[in-house]
Amino acid sequence: MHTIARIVGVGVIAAGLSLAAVSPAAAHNYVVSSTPAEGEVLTSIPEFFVVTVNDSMLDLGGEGAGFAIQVTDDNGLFYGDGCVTVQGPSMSTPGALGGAGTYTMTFQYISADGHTLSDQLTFRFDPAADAVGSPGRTEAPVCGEPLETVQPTPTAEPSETAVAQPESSEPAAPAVPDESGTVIGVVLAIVGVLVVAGVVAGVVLWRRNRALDESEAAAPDAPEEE
Ligand SMILES: [Cu+2]
Repeated sequence: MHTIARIVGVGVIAAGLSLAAVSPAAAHNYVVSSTPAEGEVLTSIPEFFVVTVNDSMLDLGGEGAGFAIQVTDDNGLFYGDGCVTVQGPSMSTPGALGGAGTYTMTFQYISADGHTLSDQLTFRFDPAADAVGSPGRTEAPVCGEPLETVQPTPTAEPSETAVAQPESSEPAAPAVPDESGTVIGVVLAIVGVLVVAGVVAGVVLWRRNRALDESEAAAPDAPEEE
């Protein structure tokens, strides 16, 4: 009895220990803190947006592949450079925000157990009136791509082409009709002059002939009546 109870007791303890040993490894990481925190009201832009979990993040390649922190405003515009640095249980991206408003931070990381986890939180930004935020972009930033190129391209491209197309087609379209109009005008003028000249010449000739006919017809009137 005594030994049986002891064996059972040891078995229960062993089972409990093995479960305790297995469960941390099998469990997903969970977020223990973040900058900003859910619902936080920021009055200045933090140097880094950070997500910290309870265990190491699994950055196998060492280059943060599979990790992301995206910050968007109410209009869905993106802020930041898209770069994420993973260090132990934390990942971070340089802080960047636009004007006052509600923002969403969406993040993705690889848990120590190899699972990819993602979540999001919202926060407010109420900066000082004279604070200068960065402009938002319609495309999600890609780390390593220069912001100067990424940013003006979407905004400048449509306006440039929008301006360039009407500009090139506007002068081109009227230019062609204008030229052909001028050519047609010149041709018409020449034709008109020729027609008038022809008519005048014809009339003059006709009158001359008639005068000649009349003067000639004075004597031989007979052929005409025959
Ligand atoms: Cu998991």
